Order: sequence, then C-alpha cells, then structure tokens
Amino acid sequence: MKALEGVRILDFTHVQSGPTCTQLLAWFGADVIKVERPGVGDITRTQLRDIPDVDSLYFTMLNGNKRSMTLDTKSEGGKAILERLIKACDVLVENFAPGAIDRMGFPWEKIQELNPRMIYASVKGFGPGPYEDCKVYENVAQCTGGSASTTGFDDGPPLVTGSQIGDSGTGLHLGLGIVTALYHREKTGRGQRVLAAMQDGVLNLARVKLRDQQRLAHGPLKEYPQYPNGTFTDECPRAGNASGGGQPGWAVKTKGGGANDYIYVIIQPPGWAVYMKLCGREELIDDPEWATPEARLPKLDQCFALIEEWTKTKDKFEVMEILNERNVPCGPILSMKELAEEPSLRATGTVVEVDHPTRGKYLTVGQPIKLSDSPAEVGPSPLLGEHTDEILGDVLGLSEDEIEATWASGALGQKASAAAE
Ligand code: CAO
Repeated sequence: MKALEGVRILDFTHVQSGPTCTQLLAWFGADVIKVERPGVGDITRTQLRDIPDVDSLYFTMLNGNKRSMTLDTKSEGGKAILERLIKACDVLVENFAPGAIDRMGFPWEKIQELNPRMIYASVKGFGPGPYEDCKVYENVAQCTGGSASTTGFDDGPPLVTGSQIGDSGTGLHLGLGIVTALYHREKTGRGQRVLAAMQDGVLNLARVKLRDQQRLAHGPLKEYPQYPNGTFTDECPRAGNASGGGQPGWAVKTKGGGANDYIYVIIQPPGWAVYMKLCGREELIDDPEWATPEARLPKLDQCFALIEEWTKTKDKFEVMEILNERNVPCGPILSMKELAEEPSLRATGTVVEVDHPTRGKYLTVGQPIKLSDSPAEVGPSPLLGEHTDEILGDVLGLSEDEIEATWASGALGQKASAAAE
C-alpha cells in the first residue's frame, strides 16, 4: 500500500507551482484528479512544444501519475459536478489567480459547508497585504522573495536562478502543508485552508541571506568576495560563488576549458593542508600568513587561485575523486546532459524514462523523496480529459446514461468522438 493511498485530490492546478505539488502527492499514492478546461486544458500542454500536436515536456514532466477530466466549472452542469467532486475528495489544490475559485462560485465557506473534512490548498504569489491580488510567475517570485537581489556578482545585475524555487519550491511547501493538514484532520475530523505564497517560499529558501542582512549591522561579511577591498552598503550584497555556509568556497576551473569544466571547492580548516600538499605548496601549511581561517579570509581570492592552479591540471571528476579520498568536500559543476546520462540517478529512480502514448519515451525527474515502504512508480501524464468518464463513474458513481447526459449538457465540453466528427 502506498503512503497516501486512499487520499483523493481534486487538482485545479496549472502551469508549474501547483502541478509540482500534486505530482509529488500522486507519487506518494494519492489519486490525483486533474480538472481541466474543456478543449484547452492546462496551458502548458501547448507551451514550449518540441513535437507538433503532442503534449509538451513542460506538461508531461509535471503531471505524471495523474488522471485528467474536463469540466466547465462556469456552466450550471459543471458547477453541479464540481459540488459532487468536492464532497467526494479529501483535498482541493489550486493555483489560479487570486479570487478565481471564488468567482467560479466556490468560496472557502461554501467548500467547508459542502465538505467540512476538505483541505483547501492554494499557491498564490503573495500572502495577505498590498500585493495579494497580483498574478505571479516564477521569476517574479525569485525577485520579490530576496533571491535575485542576493544572486549574481557584485558588479553585475541581479540574477534569477535556473532552479525553480518560486514554482517548484512553493509546490514543495504546499505539499508539506497538505500532508500536515491531513494529519491534523485525523485528530480533529476537520479540514482547513493551506496557503503557500511564492514570496514567502522563496524568502524561506533565502533564509541565510536574511541572516547576512542582520550580520551586516556588526561589520563586513568577511566570507563575501567584497571583503576586504570592496564596499558594503546597508543591504545584503550579491555573493558571487562564495559559500552560503561557514566554510569559504568557490567554483574553480578544471581541465578542458568547457562551460562546465569547473568544480566547487570548500576550504574547511583541515582541508587547507590537503590542498597545499596537492598544489605542491607545503610551505603554506604552517605559514602564519596562511595557516588559519582568519589569516586566509582577507585573501580568499588568492587561496582559490592557488587551488585552481592544481585543479586546472585534472578533469572535474578526477578532482572529485582525489579530494573525496582525502575527505575534502567538493562538487563538480554538472550539466543537464551529464545529469541525464548519469547511471546512478537512473538506478535510484531520480531520473526516469517514461513512455507516453503520443510522445513516446522521454526523461523526467522522478520522486526525489524516497520512502522505504512506498516506492514511487513514475507513470506518464494523462491526455486531456483521458479519464473523464472513468472518474464520473468510479468517483461519483454515475451510470453510463448519466455520463452521456452530462456530456450532452455541455458541462464536460465536447466529447472527443463528437469533436472529431
Ligand atoms: N472551467 C472554466 N473556467 C476555468 C477552468 C475550468 N475548468 N479552469 C480555469 N478556468 C478559468 C478561471 O476560473 C479563470 O477565470 P476568471 O479569470 O474569470 O476567474 C481563468 O480560467 C484563468 O485563470 P488564471 O487567472 O489563474 O490564469 P492566467 O493564465 O490569467 O494566470 C497565473 C496564470 C499563473 C499568473 C495565475 O494563475 C497566478 O497568479 N496563480 C497564482 C500564482 C502561481 O501559482 N503562479 C505560478 C505559475 S507557474 O510560473
């Protein structure tokens, strides 16, 4: 039995933030019913398409293991079906623009009335306050949550990161909120609202930068590349590739000279002697000008330059092996190509090949959270409305005639066979 087997999720999510969350819950075993607008569906089905007329990788990689039904929630018949679905499900998840579910005629008070056990979970761009009505996408959240102002080099513009911390990061936060609310419901019998705001989620992930903002009041941030020659203002600066933790770190070049021929090295106090031996600079191991973390702080750039002289003679995987043999942490800069081809990630199911009925085989990132008794089986994403009849039958108990009548009412859009005529 899967960990979330028996939990039924009414999934009104679209684009990335919400779908990330419900995909994780589906991998944990929840029955995720993705409700999509007839004829249109989740907009990402058609965005960034690589193959004509086939659901995009954007969509397929965020909606595995879900069932899809079409429903026009603004039609009278659609509202009636939605009421029944709310009664039959445990969790409603949505990430529409603020107020969209209310405008459909389903404010929280009504949802609670229909099903007091229901958990109503939302991603929004902002929490309550001046921006609560704003629509938000990934990079807007990275900028408003403190990530962009603290990412990049001191002399360059703010930078967004490739990791989707606004969307997928907030989806993760929401998932934790949902399972916590489910656990709470076990004890109280009541559902509750769960809100994960993207600004809050990004700020949570950028927590160490709020730490540094406060440290600034007590002097310069000595591990930042601005120290000792640059200037600090009263705002937490961009740290380039400096380490976010208590140990200095930097990305140094390795053999090859390619865009990703770099390795991230970290100088823990015991690592200094190891590096200097490898660099052939044993005389610096005990030299008081270099031997202690305090002595090195004002010249970290010179320390990393010394180390780079050595790393440039090896490829990044050789450096990884040599340093790890000596218990020194480091990390090669891996490209997406290298990650896609990495056998160990395939073996653990973190990178999975999935077979899709119209696309064929594609790679996806599988369940990154491993449960020993509830392993994830990663399946394909559903076609638009693929499970509409099935869901009306097995979730709402409608007979075949009732299902046909619902199609005829227009509440589900146009049936595929009728649409093809
Ligand atoms: N039947 C009928 N109508 C439906 C429907 C259905 N099955 N599904 C959706 N709709 C309607 C909604 O009710 C809404 O209508 P109204 O505007 O009349 O209320 C409309 O479709 C579109 O919803 P939307 O406003 O959410 O979509 P958008 O493309 O304009 O905005 C986004 C997209 C992401 C900016 C916005 O949804 C948002 O800010 N969401 C919250 C934050 C978030 O999750 N952002 C991350 C997105 S990934 O980068």
